[in-house]
Amino acid sequence: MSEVVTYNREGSIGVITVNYPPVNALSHAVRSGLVAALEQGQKDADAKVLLLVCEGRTFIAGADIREFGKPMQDPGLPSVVDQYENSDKPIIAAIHGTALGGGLETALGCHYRVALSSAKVGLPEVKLGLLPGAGGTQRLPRLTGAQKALEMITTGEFVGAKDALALSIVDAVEDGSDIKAAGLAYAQKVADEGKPVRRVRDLTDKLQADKGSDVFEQFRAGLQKKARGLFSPFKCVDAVEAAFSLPFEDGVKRERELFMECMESPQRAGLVHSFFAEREVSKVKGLSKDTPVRDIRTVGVIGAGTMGGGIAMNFANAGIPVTIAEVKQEALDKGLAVIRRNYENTAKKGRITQAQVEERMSLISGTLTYDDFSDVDLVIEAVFESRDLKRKIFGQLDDACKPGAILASNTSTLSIDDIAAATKRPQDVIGLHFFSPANVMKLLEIVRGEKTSDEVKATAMALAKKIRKVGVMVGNCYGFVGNRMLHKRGAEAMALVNEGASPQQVDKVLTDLGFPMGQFAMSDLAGIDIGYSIRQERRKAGEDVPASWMDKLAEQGRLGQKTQAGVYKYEEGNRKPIPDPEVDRVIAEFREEQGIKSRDITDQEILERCMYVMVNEGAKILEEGIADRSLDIDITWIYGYGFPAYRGGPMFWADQIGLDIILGTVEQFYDDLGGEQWKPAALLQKLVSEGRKFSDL
Ligand code: 3H9
Repeated sequence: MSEVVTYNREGSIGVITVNYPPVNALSHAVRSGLVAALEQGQKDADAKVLLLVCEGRTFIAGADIREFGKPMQDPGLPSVVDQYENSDKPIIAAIHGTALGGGLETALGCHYRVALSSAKVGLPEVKLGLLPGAGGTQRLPRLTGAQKALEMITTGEFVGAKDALALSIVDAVEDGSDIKAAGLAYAQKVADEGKPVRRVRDLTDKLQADKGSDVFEQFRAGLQKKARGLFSPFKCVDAVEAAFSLPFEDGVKRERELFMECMESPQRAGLVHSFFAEREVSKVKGLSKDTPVRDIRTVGVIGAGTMGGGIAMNFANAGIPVTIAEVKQEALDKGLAVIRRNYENTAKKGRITQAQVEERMSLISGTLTYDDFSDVDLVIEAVFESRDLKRKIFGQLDDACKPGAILASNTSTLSIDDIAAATKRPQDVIGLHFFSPANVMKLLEIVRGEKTSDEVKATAMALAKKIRKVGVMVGNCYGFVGNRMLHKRGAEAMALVNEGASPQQVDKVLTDLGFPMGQFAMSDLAGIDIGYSIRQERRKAGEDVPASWMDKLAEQGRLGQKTQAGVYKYEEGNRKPIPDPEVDRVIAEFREEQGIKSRDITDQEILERCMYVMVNEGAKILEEGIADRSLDIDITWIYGYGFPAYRGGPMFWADQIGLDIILGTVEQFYDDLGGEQWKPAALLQKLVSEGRKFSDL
């Protein structure tokens, strides 16, 4: 008997227990153990019914994702589930925590299911680029009907126990926290009442009800918008449809074929990489797990603009009181009104209640003086990108804040060490770089200064989790990880337009790759004045920053979405970018001034120049230790800039393309175009010469 699955009997109930921390994933050992324990239960003459229950924090949370891409070892999960379903003795699955993917499929192979009221169930395979491959697409619709099964399987969203009961996914829900007791009680009832085995595969009434309806066509049409660029959601629909058009055995075969197609797709590889990368980023190199963290009970934010307001909302959402400081009452009132409007809009969409709007607003207060920051545990400065202003503010904060308070800057480019040097507590200074819209985007780039203490770093990482962000620890350099790469892409995008491409052509190449918006639509969202003031700062500092048609737009007051005109124009209340002939005119005028003769530019050139420049810069970032691992860069881009998770992030994507191909093209651009950005990264050259990838580092 395997150690991870055990069999023992309690009265007339044979208990099969899975104990494979952390989440009881269906590794080879668990699958073999489940089969062996079932055989034992079948042979045990004193066991009238069998109970499947898990130790630890959750029921089985799915197949063991770490085994994907490796040779499959028998017994496969579909066979395990079939063996449970074919048992002569009734089997009850007792669910606590999350019964997910293969875990729920195993439970659906059992004859009865009881869940704790706190439990959740779901088939999240689609989030990994897959579909449920152990009968889930055939059994779930037999319980819920087509529509709900399609929704659950194509979104991967979890369903709470009470809803699962209403949908017939579970047969009973129990309060309390003792799953074994709840399972034993239910199993005893099945034994006492002499309830028969009841196989989900034999249920037909829900199938009959939906047969011949147009639910599948309608669902596919809806998915065209919601799942743009994705592979597996459409395969999920095909698999569920097979439950309605084929007998069970054939439906399962069809599911298997479709599952294998998904398993072999590059999107599956990208999404599985993203899944593990998201969990790995929380483990920071050199930062011990036991590092003490400071309590953050109250927060101050400086600046009530778009960024400051969005940042403050994160804390109010997490129940942490936050005070926003502004220079003028008018700006403060305006900022607070925008926050309220944002919450009201969310309430209108039904995502929060009016009571929650009031509760969150009651946690946000305003002030015109840093004196009100004397007792806060953390201050985040979110004023515009000016070195002088930020240094001045940090000097004032140093005086106003209590010892031990963390002073953070939301700067997106400036040196944290330089800002920290304006204080007498550089060990308490850190960068907390939020992404616009700050209350929505999941990334928090956490910038360590040279003197930032481990305690402050660990506190920042813990804080990210608390406000439901993904924190990525990075080193200090111009633009850190995200914006350093973005600026390279931005400069290249700008150069491509200078040479003859249109902003919309560049943007389309990026959205075709899977970005939610292109470079220029993004500038409009963030505000053109931001890039403009960064360029002006750099010019002031004596850097040679070339003139740009974007400067002209900023100087004309075309600041992006907020002025309904930027690189694109916008209709009132609509964020859809509309190409604007006026901008074409500005670009043409700029080309003429600069003596540039425009040429036709292919989409392939746009793709290579915008993306390979990022990969080359990413390699330099790794070389310099600004990012510890390529996965830190991947997660930064997925959660900060909308890089499609199914491509795994820019460095994983580069690995898939082939680093030799990328290096060859980078060398070519270096010869043809010159510029530091095209100088091949030494790390890229090294990896290619060793036949290795970023993910091998
Ligand atoms: C499937 O089932 C296919 C079948 O249909 C067909 C087969 C034929 N495997 O997220 P956490 C690790 S596809 C291996 O931080 P939480 C995770 O990496 C699968 N490892 O905790 C982490 O490790 P570490 C369908 C897994 O409490 C640790 O567990 N199932 C797996 O915030 C803790 O994870 C899914 O897609 C796994 N399946 O959330 C469920 N799951 O500590 C995926 C987790 O070393 N999992 N780990 O970093 C989840 O959604 C969340 O992990 C869960 C817990 C909600 C379970």
